[in-house]
Amino acid sequence: MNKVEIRDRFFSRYKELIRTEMIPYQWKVLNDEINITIERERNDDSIPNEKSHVIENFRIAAGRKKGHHYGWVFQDSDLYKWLEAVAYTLREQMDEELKSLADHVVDLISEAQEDDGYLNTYFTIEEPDEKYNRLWQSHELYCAGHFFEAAAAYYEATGNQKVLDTACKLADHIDFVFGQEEGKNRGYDGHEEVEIGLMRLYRLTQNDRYLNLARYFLLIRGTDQAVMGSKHLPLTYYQAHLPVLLQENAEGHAVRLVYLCTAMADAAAETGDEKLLDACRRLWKSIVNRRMYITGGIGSTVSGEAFTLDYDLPNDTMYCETCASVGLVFFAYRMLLSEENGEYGDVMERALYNTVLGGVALDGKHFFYVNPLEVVPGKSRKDPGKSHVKCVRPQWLGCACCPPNLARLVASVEQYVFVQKKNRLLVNLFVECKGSFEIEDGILDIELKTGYPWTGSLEIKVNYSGTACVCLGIRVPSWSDTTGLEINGKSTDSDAEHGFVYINQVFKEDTIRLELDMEPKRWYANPLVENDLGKFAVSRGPLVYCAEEVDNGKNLHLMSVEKQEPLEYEFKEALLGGVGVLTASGWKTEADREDLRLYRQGNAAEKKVRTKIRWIPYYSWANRGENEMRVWIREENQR
Ligand code: FUB
Ligand code: ZN
Repeated sequence: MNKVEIRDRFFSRYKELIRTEMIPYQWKVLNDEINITIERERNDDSIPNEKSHVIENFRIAAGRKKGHHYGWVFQDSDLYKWLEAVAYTLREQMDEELKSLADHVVDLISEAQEDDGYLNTYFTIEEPDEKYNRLWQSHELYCAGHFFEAAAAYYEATGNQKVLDTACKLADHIDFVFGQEEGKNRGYDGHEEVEIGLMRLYRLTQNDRYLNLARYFLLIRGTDQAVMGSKHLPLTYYQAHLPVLLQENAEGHAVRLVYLCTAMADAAAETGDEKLLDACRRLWKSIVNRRMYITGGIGSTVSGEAFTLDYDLPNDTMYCETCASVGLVFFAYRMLLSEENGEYGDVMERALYNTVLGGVALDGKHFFYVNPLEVVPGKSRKDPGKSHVKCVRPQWLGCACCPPNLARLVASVEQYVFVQKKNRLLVNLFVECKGSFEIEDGILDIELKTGYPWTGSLEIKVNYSGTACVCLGIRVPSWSDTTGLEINGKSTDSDAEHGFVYINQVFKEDTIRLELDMEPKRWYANPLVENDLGKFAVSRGPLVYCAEEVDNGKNLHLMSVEKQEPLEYEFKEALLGGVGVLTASGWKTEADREDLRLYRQGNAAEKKVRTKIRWIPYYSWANRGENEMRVWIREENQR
């Protein structure tokens, strides 16, 4: 059994937060047992925001109570993601009370399942005659996919047989209903996810029918053999405009696209299907080379929560949903299973440390759905086109897909640290941990020690009981310009091959040291990104930084920094749970208070004053009340 245990200062804090705050808090919300303000994700009166009602929906579907379903048709998935986060937490640290609570949740879910295996509280309660009739909108298979993921995780963590049986009964039912064969429903879900869940169930059970069903759902999408409902949005929204093997660009709803890609990459890794892998590579490039924010956010518009055009990356009206970055992490990891390319780890890290972690407040009880790169609170309040851009994290959201999604990813971060393939072991994330892997004829114990993301020093201790030659690959992030590598005290060549340095040897007891370049960096966007022209962003290590009003005063757009100005780094233990801050000497244009004319000729009235500009890590913004924030700052070319 391969095993990884996290001991990391940075991630342990998050894991502890999930265990002690997020899971209990979310449980109360799902039970409507807590008095909180649930915000609509944008100005739209049709968004349900009175309560969650998830548990109550299950009780009604199970026949324990009478009443109506409340919330989105995909409300069930909030509970499934919560259960998955619980599973990872229990895997790490058994807690009998939490396990008993989760076992009861499993009982409830299985009672809500119909005799033929069908499971979805909305349709069971409200429209039993419409099952699978509105696949574009119904999310029935999407919810099933989330249940499969949760069930596999919970079974693996606790051995609960009922959860696995319930999941397999649902998967068998879906397999009975859907497929190419004569008489079967040739549909697929408007929101990809069931494919990911089926792959997970396949890996656990080794039942080929689940793999075949996942491939069926992937490959029928966008073909004219598929049965389509009539009232749907433009097909690009669902990535249904073309068969997936022919899609070139990341189109439509961002979460859907990355979930689709995750499942495609998963199936490609499992089956070696080169065509599927090629399609994944094209979509990956479309995202990361032309449609991704520097924070790892994706989705440029609220309209359809979607991608738009290449290089169209507005900073203040974007979407950058937390779930989309969670999905990007999943996609990147599945790609790494097929090919050793450090870019996958780089992007995973970008999305994880910046947008995903930015999705939760430091208290673990407030969440962003949309992750802007620039806010002015007054504008979000007044401009209906920015009603989705919140300036502080709400306690909960009418559509609560993000909070438990983030919880299940961060609760399982150890899964993304290493990638093992036969006698090859990749160190992908720099998280302090201990791992144990069966490799060839021995067990390889590996220990990572690091103060990442604040320091760039990584010590790797390897202890191998076998006699085989093992290839250890260590990712060298593309932002690290000068990387030092030492093996057993001897400094050695650190030239990376596709983003990894490799050590190929029969390991015994060996110590490797990697020293990443933690100099603060300035980044410039491609000039085709209109919104970032003449501006720069700063990062240090994997963290992208931003400037907040609380440190820099109002009107952040009036700040500028000269090109040659150095960026100073300092770790502040008492700030925002302990963060490294960056500062530089800059300018702030002073608006002349006497001259209130809107337009003038020349800029004689403008005066600049010297100011010290301070940046904090993007993930930690909006934890000190509502205030302005921006990632991209104007650059002055001369004094
Ligand atoms: O449709 C289910 C989830 O709700 C999506 O993944 C999110 O984007 C939100 O629309
Ligand atoms: Zn979401």
